[in-house]
This record gives sequence, C-alpha cells and structure tokens, in this order.
Amino acid sequence: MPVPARVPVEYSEEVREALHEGRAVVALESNVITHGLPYPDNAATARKVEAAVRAGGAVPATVCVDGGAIRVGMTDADIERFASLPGIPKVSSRDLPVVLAGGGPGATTVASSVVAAELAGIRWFSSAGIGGVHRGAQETFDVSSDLIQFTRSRVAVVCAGAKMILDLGLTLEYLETHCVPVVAYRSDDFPAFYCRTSGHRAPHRIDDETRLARAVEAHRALGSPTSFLITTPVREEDAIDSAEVDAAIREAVAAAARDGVSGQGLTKYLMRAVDRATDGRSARANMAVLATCAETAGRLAAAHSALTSDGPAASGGTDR
Ligand code: PSU
Ligand code: MN
Repeated sequence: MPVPARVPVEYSEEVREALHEGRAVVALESNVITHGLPYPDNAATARKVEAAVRAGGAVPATVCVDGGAIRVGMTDADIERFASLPGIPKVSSRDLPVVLAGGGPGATTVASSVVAAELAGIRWFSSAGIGGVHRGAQETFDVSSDLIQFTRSRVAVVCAGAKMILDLGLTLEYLETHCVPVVAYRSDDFPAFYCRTSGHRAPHRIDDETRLARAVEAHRALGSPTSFLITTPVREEDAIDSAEVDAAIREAVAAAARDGVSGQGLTKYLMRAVDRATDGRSARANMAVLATCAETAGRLAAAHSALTSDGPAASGGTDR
C-alpha cells in the first residue's frame, strides 16, 4: 500500500471557510490542554482561549493529531476528549510522523502546531509560553525544539515570552543567532509568561497594529524561512511577582535534578511544582495570559488580514 505523498489535514468547516475567504485565522496548540493544566481547568481554558481569538476578530483553529491526520479546528467534543483522556502523548515536530502513522491522538506543542499551521495555510499562531533554553543547558543541552522549529516554519507567533523556568537570556540569544525576528508589541521588554518582564529588553518594539502587520509581510517578502515572534505581556492584574515565582522555580529546578527528571517531562514537572508552591496562583495566571495572548493574536491577525486582502499595498508592489 503506497505511503500517502502528503499528510492529510482535516479542517473544521469554520476554519476551511475562513481560509477560503481570506479571513484571519489563529492556530492554537493542544499540548497546553493535555499537559499544561489539570482537568477541568484545561478544557475551560481551551474554550476561553478560542473565545478570546474570536473577540480579537479572528477564527480560532486549535490543532491536534488524530486518526492519522492533522486536525485544524478541534470541535468542542475533541477538546473535551483531549482534556479528560489520560495518556494522550505530547507531540513535538519530530513526533508528528510517528503519531500520524500510529493513527492515535496526539497533543501538539508550539513546535508541531506551527508545522501544522504552515501546512494548513494558517499564518498566525498563539500560545502564552514558548519552550526555550533550559537553565543549565550548558550541561544538559536541553533546548526546546520550539526554538528550532521557529527557524523553519514561516508563521507569526504571538506569545507572552517564555517561562522563568527557562534561561531567558540564552533563549533571546538563540533567537538572535538564528535570525528570528522578535518584536515586543506595546512594551519594551521581553515578557516572562506570568511575569510582566523577563528583565531583558526586546530587540524591537512596535505599538501600531498595521505597522506590525507590514513587518510580518516584509519578513515574508524577504523569503526568510523563520517564524516571526511577537510578544505581549500578561496584564498587571493577572501577573505574579517575579521574585516570588523565581524562588519557587529555583526550588523546582533543584527538585527536578534531585528526582532525576529531564527531557520531555521536565517542562510539565516544573510547571506543576511552581503551581503547588504558589497555591495555584501560577495556574490561574497561566489561564489568564493564554486568553489575553490569544485576544491580541486575534486582533493582530485581523489587522494583517485587512492589510493583505485589499489595497495596493497588498498587491506586492505599486506602479511607479
Ligand atoms: N510553556 C508553557 N506552558 C506549556 C508549554 C510551554 O508555559 O504548556 C508547552 C508548550 O506546548 C511548548 C512545550 O511547546 O511545552 C515545550 O516543551 P519542551 O520544553 O519539552 O520543548
Ligand atoms: Mn527539552
């Protein structure tokens, strides 16, 4: 039986129509449902995030793998199943072919979701926390495949930076080395997920949505193979004090070393440990920042769609 020459992509009706009509669509990851938060917070958050993309003016397309296909636009029943079924594997880019061939369900990370988004013709993706360079990566070599995938997938990624459990300075260095544009939307600093700032300045700041859309278009026109990272900080009222969470993270990183936790399970282990140390406040901040990121992504995708779907600027050059 010949192996299919292309990966089957199954669209929800709503996403298919929006793409066909050139309307803004924002892809969302499903790993944050299965591994990011406990049930039922995870299902409630996934629905809130989709509603936030709509509030921003775009159509949400939560991505997963199931039945040998990439699903773009999970149904509410899919979200409920993924949120409640134990053992759904976390699928990063390199896991995609194996899980597709296996025919079972798989929850896509940032990395595999941007692979899926590009394959599906979706230009925008949002998730609050990207993977990055782990603390101690000098020894462990633990660098999230999210960063590598950003060097290969041409998708605009809206996020709240990366978690303090990572080495954010080295994460920014990595993105610079690999020519991935990083633009802070309406703020000076690279944010740190549930903390307003990582303490590092972002390389660029753009406040105007249309100018940001033009930068995304210029990046594409330049033929750059990389993603385009746009950061937006957690709201003041949802943020956690970085000193408090930093202490919890240092303890969690030390505990992970003591417990011999590393590799694929490390990120989830550290997040759960910080949730316990902050009496669940980090989980609540996690849910809030996922939604505010998604709303911003919806607005930016809608501004980009307005720019690219009409007017001379969209026609790729004007008559001299
Ligand atoms: N950051 C978060 N929450 C998450 C993740 C990252 O704040 O749930 C998930 C995302 O799905 C991301 C993945 O793609 O963890 C990165 O995992 P790793 O560090 O193993 O590459
Ligand atoms: Mn890793």
